[in-house]
Amino acid sequence: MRKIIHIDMDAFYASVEQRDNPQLQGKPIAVGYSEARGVVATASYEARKYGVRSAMPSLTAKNKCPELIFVPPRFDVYHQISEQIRNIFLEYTPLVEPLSLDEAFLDVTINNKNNPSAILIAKEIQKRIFKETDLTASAGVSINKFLAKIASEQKKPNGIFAILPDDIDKFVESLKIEQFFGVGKVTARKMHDNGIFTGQDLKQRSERELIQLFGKAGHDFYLYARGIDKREVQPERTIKSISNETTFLQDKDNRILLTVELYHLAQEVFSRMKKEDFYGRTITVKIKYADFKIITRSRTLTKKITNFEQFWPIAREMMKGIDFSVKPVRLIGFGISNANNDDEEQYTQLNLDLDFSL
Ligand code: DCP
Ligand code: MG
Repeated sequence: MRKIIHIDMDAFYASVEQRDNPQLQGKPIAVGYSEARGVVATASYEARKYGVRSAMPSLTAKNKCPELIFVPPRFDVYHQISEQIRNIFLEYTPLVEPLSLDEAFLDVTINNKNNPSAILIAKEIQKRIFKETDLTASAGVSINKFLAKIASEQKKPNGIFAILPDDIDKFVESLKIEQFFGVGKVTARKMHDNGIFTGQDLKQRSERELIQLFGKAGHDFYLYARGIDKREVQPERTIKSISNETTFLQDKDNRILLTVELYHLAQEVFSRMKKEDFYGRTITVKIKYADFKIITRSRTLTKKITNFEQFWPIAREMMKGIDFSVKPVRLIGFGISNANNDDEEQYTQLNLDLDFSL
């Protein structure tokens, strides 16, 4: 049996703003912009008393709570705190799966502290988070992700709740159907239309019926109704490189056309770099000739490359050093790697071990 913890920060953005500005403490605040088309990202607990909620239009929120104070978001600060709490989690187990900036699953079945009690670990983590960030988090503990996540909502804020094996059946039966993993607005309506409002209702339906109604998800719902969730905690893979390659339908030997192809690949790589927030110092161009011989050319710079204008001229230069007159090319690839910060001399070398499959 696994031991899974779900940690979720309390009113995350709002708590951070209150922490950093004492004038906001104890007051109803909303993180977001008050403009006509603005929405509330999250509200402090003081504001929630008035019914202010995440994703609510700012004007509606202001109507519900006239003294509501709007605070613009500071994402860099939220990211930095997110990293701080992640580092705390990683002290306990490498099996940490972040779901967003403020929440994560941890599998502590086996853990670095050899602590057999997931509840004690969760409490310790809450304390550590508070000590290091001055912010509170809530924790849920159970035997799988589905139950741990629901558990963390039970005692918010700053609470902990465990769903122990003996309590699972009763607990799941009492849940509203909206609380089940994978049940959004549309599925909830369909459940209601079919007379399913609670976990107990769900449990009475056969697997065949649920599959008929919901397809593949029906199978999962059948298991969730029994407190079963086999999904594993999937640790974040750390990106080592980002690359992209293309195989031509017809081999190419024209330098200009090949450079155009490389340009498109580089653009795609750059947009993924931005998305993943991964910036490296090594640029690699890979060429596979018609006879399947592969060559790669790499160049490592002293600083990370963070914009396209910086790296494209270098890639174009590298192309100039490759001979295309000998034989045509069937594949071209482009990659960025080496995200560490060490200052190294600029050099060019053959690099054969870059992983282009990532
Ligand atoms: N968030 C957002 N838009 C949403 C929901 C959330 O921008 N529709 C942001 C703001 C939240 C953060 O993500 O602070 C975390 O989301 P949660 O759902 O965990 O909400 P909170 O942490 O704010 O509150 P709770 O105490 O209920 O977890
Ligand atoms: Mg939260």
